[in-house]
Amino acid sequence: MMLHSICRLCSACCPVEVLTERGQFISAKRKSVLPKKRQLNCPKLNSAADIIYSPERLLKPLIKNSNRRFRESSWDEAMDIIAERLLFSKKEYGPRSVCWLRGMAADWGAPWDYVNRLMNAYGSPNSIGNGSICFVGRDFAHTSVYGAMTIPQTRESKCILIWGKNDKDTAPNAAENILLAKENGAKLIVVDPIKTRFAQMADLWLQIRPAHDGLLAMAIIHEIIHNSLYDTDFVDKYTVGFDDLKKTAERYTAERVAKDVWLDAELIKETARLYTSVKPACIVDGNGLDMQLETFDATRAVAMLRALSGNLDIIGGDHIPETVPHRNLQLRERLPASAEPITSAYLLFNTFHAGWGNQVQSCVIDAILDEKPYPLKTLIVQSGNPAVTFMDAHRAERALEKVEFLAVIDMFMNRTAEKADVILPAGSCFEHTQLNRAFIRSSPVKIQEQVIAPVGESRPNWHIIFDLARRIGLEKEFPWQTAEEAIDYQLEPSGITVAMLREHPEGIMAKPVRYRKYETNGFMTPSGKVEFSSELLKEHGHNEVPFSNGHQENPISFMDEPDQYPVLGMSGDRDMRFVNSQFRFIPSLLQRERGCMVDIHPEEALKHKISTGDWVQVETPRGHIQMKARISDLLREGTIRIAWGWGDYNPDYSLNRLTDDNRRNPVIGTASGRNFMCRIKKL
Ligand SMILES: Nc1nc2c(c(=O)[nH]1)N[C@H]1C(S)=C(S)[C@@H](COP(=O)(O)OP(=O)(O)OC[C@H]3O[C@@H](n4cnc5c(=O)[nH]c(N)nc54)[C@H](O)[C@@H]3O)O[C@H]1N2
Ligand SMILES: Nc1nc2c(c(=O)[nH]1)N[C@H]1C(S)=C(S)[C@@H](COP(=O)(O)OP(=O)(O)OC[C@H]3O[C@@H](n4cnc5c(=O)[nH]c(N)nc54)[C@H](O)[C@@H]3O)O[C@H]1N2
Ligand code: SF4
Ligand SMILES: [Mo]
Repeated sequence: MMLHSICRLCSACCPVEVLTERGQFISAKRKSVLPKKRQLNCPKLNSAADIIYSPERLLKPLIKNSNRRFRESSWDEAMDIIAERLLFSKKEYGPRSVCWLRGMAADWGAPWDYVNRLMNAYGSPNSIGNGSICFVGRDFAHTSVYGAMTIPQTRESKCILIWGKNDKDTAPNAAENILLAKENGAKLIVVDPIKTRFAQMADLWLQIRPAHDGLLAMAIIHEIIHNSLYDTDFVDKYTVGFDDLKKTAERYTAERVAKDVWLDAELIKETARLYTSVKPACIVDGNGLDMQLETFDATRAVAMLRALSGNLDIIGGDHIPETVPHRNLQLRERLPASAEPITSAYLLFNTFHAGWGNQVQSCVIDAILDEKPYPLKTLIVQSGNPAVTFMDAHRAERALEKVEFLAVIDMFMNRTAEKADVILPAGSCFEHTQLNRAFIRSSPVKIQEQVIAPVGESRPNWHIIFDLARRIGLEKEFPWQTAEEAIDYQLEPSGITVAMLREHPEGIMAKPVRYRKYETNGFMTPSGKVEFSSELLKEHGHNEVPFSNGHQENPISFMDEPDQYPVLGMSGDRDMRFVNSQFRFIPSLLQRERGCMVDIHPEEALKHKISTGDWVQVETPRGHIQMKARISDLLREGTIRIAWGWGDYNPDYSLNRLTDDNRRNPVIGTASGRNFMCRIKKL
């Protein structure tokens, strides 16, 4: 049988056709905009059956005995233990002592709304996502400038500026649209410290010094304003704070920042000219801008380029999406006003969006270890692996060991689950029906379909959450017996139902796409205009204009000890075969070279007499790891790139044992997991 669904093995949410036989998953194919021969390949999808039926899958709930060993249990027994723990915690320590932490795999899916609903109805403000290190911080930066996160209209664009994004390895559907535009003559500008495949095809490649994006963006802004390359009509009518931005940007001329950002001033100027002279132009920004200490202002400055160039909300530019009308399921109003989340230091970030909620994951570790702002006693981790993916993984592991009670909901045993008291086996993305956030954020709406029954005794995420909610007395809040009922309830204001979505696998438009909406509606910012300067940020003690109070001298971790840690380490690429810490136990994905390597520039390698295949040790003040070296000219001298996500495979390879979680961005709370100073030696 051929069935339509959405793959959610990673966050790209690709529409797929799935072939099943007698209820078994056989194979799946990505729906692509390119002819078959030129389509990008996704090895994860090709190996989907190996993932789904992996002998490593958790098939039954597990409970840890007093001898620290796991035993299999019934669902009832495991669920009752967790439900009792929630009721006990509420009585003994208060509901806020309970935290539900979710990772990337549940993100952008309806299950996260269900978790927020459960936690808010239970009385805890601590359902915490991982968006401070992923793209939610970027969403907030966009939102603070023009009221929403834009979607680049690459396919119709004539000039595409890719800033810290590597779609060819992380989002093939988005990459294919860029390839199409390029074939149709679009110019390509890439800002990336690595010679990615798009950098190799680019008209201009800016091999920026990592973590210095803010300086570069401000220099481009200055160049655009100084040479009157901006859209004067748009700026006059629809923006506030232009003079303040102009004044701040004057401090960051191309000549002044060139040395700091490791680029020629002329290249910076050429970028400003090309980006503003070809219309329409769009900017594809990515996770390369996240996980940096100055990330919020840097991303805000990049966002401002869209407004200065007059490319906001036009075809081929950066579209401001219209949310699909839906019910907010989160029941935030049920929390008492006095309920202070552990992320309370990041008030604006907690509240900028009605659908996101709290995202500063590092606060979970603080609350457990330092008991600040108050102690957490119970932790439920759903679809995340903090022992490997959190910055300063040693510290994260200590917290997971210290917390009084830990439950984990996952498909596989991982380094986090090993520390759990109870583990609940979840179904894979092909085993449950789900509405992904991507399809609420913007039309067309598409549905992720269950195409096979849950493997073993695993259960869909929604099922686990509804069941747990009912066990703690929230039957009224969770009346739904199926995923479909809950999705229909959520989507009711749009008039779209699951039944309709099943008839239209290509998706349903909640409203026709509209452009230049600001001409009639303004922007969804406090002033109703694009905000080059933000009163709200200023009121909260942040920079009203990006970098108005200067730029940090040490924007990279451990930069203050250059003699000890002279090499700039970069968190590694996202190999198309793997997602974050996942899939290192799937044999078909490990067939060719594993890719668990430290990439070293030839000159740097010469200094240490390192050749490809040698074992090296990388050290920072937080820890050390060991890996094989690979000489590579994709990066600059003085820098190395370390494969990331291998901590489950072997803790000695765990990149986040090197990273810092101490210094954080003041607005969105991210630590710098992307870049850090380190030292390297041959073993
Ligand atoms: N195959 C695969 N796909 C994935 C994932 C995966 O692990 N594997 N993870 C998923 C997740 S959770 C996410 S968030 C997305 C992320 O996907 P992307 O947004 O594409 O992000 P990355 O690949 O992390 O980094 C993008 C680029 O930023 C560059 N970069 C690094 N440091 C800097 C810097 O300081 N400045 C600039 N300008 N660029 C820099 C990197 O070299 C890289 O080429 O991918 C998702 N898709
Ligand atoms: N140094 C460094 N650190 C990073 C990054 C980096 O580039 N460098 N990237 C950061 C980013 S952008 C992100 S998003 C985070 C990711 O951090 P995490 O979300 O912790 O990462 P994953 O390794 O993807 O873990 C997902 C877990 O969910 C499980 N899972 C998969 N599907 C399902 C499902 O349907 N249900 C359930 N219950 N579980 C499921 C998987 O088995 C896996 O154990 O890591 C961050 N950490
Ligand atoms: S990129 Fe591959 S794994 Fe990710 S959603 Fe698309 S098909 Fe699935
Ligand atoms: Mo992410």
